[in-house]
Amino acid sequence: MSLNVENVKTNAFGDQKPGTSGLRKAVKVFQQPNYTENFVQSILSSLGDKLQGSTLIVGGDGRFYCKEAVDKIIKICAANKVSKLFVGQNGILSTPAVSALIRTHKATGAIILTASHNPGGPDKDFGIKFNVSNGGPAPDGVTNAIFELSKTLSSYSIVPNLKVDISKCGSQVFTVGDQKFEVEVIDSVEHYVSYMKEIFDFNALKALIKGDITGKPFSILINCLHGVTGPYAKQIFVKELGAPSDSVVNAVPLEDFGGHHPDPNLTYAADLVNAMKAGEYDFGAAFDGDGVRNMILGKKAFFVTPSDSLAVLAANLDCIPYSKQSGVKGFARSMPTGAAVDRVGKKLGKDVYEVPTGWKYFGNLMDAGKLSLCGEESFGTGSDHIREKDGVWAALAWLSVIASLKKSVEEILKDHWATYGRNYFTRYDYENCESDPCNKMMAELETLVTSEAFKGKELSSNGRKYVVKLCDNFQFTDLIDGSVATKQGIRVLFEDGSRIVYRLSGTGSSGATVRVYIESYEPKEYTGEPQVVLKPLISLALELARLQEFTGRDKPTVIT
Ligand code: G16
Repeated sequence: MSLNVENVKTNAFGDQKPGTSGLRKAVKVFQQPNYTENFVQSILSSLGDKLQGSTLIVGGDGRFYCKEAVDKIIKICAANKVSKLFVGQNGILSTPAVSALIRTHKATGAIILTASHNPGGPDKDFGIKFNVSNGGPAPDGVTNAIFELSKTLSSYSIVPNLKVDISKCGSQVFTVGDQKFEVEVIDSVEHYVSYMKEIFDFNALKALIKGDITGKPFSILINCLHGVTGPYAKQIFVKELGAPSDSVVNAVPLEDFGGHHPDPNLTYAADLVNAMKAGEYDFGAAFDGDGVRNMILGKKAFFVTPSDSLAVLAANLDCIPYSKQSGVKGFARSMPTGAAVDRVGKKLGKDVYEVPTGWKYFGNLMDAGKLSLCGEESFGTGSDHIREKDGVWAALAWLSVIASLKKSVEEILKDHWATYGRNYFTRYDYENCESDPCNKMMAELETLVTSEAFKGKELSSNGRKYVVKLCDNFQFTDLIDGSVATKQGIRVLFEDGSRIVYRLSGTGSSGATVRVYIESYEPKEYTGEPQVVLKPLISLALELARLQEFTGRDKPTVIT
């Protein structure tokens, strides 16, 4: 029996502009009549000629409203002449798993249901992002086109009577008008796990955990924060690598992440930090809602900053069989990320690229074969095995380095700093502030630091002097396609290599979140406490922006 397509009249919404990574809004916004449908139709329409006969991947992190959204997407794809959808069982797929699937199936793209590290639940956030055919997040050109379409959309097409059971794996074929439409429901973890087995030496990792490498069992604690990675982590760390079953905790994906922020940092993954403090575990990792972010801890909760994590992995990338075999090309980091990786690149004679915040800016460089590894201070690390950051991959990468160097996380870091010096780094986040004063703060700050009078100025704080070298609002030109991204963060760079960066977050669903990134380089002294070493620069950063005056906050929500 053939199913009918309906064209539904709708009114355009003016607020469907994707942020740093996809459209993120409160669930209640997505639940408005036609809101989700409009955005999905805009994504599909943006594909133009590539839409008819296309193959897309659909899945998400299991947060509240995912299932309803998957159902709508299937019906709208069917009406828009998509020929095949791969859908994760029960709508579940981690973002890295989606990226890998796009590449394997040479799909046109993917619609991913996630607001990543943002909290979930009926009163929290939902998100939809579109990934393109290289497996990576849609670049600005594509998201701008989607936004433009969304502003004038007057109807969408849907097959209201299409019923697909996404609880069972297997293929279901339908006739829509005179076209075939296939939905293949796939196991959420299988493809990703077998890919990780190709990338890493699972026998070596198994031997590490068992104790065959260091002479005693190496105990790990993996906290999935009730995000999507639970089933992946159970399969990999417990079933494949033989870790005890209680080494993977909070492994059941929950629609509201247990009421917490699924964001693996020192504040929101405090559970992991506290559990690691007693020294029972050698290695700890936590991942975010959709499995892209990671936090790495050593024994007694020794914290590895994401900027250092990137640098250590860059220095030791050939401990990973996939990277050794494919050859280590260049490295990249987002602009606010600490520059520790730059020193590794210099020593190894590899190029290091600096891009704006957002994984989408790495894609072209990777596709052009210029990058093997990239990372961001926002707890994202990944390699060219896919085009997304990949939390589970990062934990496996660290275990590979540990197995190869036969050293603890802390020893690896201390050796690294002894060789390269240390880039002390901290980030202050002021979440959910009022937008208008924050926009004003950024505007006034830009005017101040880019003024003639500020050039070469000597500033002092807590007895330290800093001489201004360069200030700007970061602008980036893509080396491959020449596209330009402007206003990517206010930078204040000093003569001694220290710097302060200010940005407004692009992932919040309401209000404004101010991020202040502070970094200084110490060639020899590497044992200091970052908050102590950076204190003068932190005070200077807060004073320059008049942060308390504009935000009304006397302390940050999160310190990393
Ligand atoms: C997203 C992007 C990341 C980016 C981060 C920055 O992370 O995928 O590439 O670094 O946003 O967030 P903000 O704009 O809030 O500073 P995720 O993990 O939320 O997808």
